[in-house]
Amino acid sequence: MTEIQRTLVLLKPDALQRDLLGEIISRFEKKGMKIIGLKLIRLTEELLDEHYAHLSDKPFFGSLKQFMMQTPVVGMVLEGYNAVSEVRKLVGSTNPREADAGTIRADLSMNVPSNLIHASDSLESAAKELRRFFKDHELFSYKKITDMYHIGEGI
Ligand code: IDP
Ligand code: MG
Repeated sequence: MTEIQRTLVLLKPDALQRDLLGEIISRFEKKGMKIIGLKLIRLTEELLDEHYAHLSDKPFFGSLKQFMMQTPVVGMVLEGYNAVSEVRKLVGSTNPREADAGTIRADLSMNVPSNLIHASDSLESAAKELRRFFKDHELFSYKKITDMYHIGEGI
């Protein structure tokens, strides 16, 4: 099924430190995803306990949280056709050395946890994660002249 969706992306501290924010945002822009939310976020242990709850029993949980708190992260909400799966496709597999060439993680990173990006993995988690990191008034609906190419007329 094709539908307009929203998804949550975090650009991790390694993206900020390595001056890759522009390059990564540019890839999403070029794909035709619409940026409807964008800000710096200082993550806290409390937020990370919630965000990475599925990893709480992993030996690397503590160091993952420390890594995510090294610098602020860039939080983005992207909108477009099947945004959740399309963004995950651009991002690539968790382990950058197993990710397909052409994906952001394969092209620009080598290791975990420093694989540059978080992206919601399902429509359900996207909805939860959007609420976790963004308030309603921080999300914007607007027309772009490229809408006619990326999402068809009248949408
Ligand atoms: P995802 O980011 O591709 O959705 P998850 O399994 O949800 O992958 O893991 C969240 C994040 O935890 C990864 O992006 C990576 O930064 C980190 N991570 C995952 N597996 C490992 C590991 O084996 N060692 C260290 N960090 C890991
Ligand atoms: Mg995940």
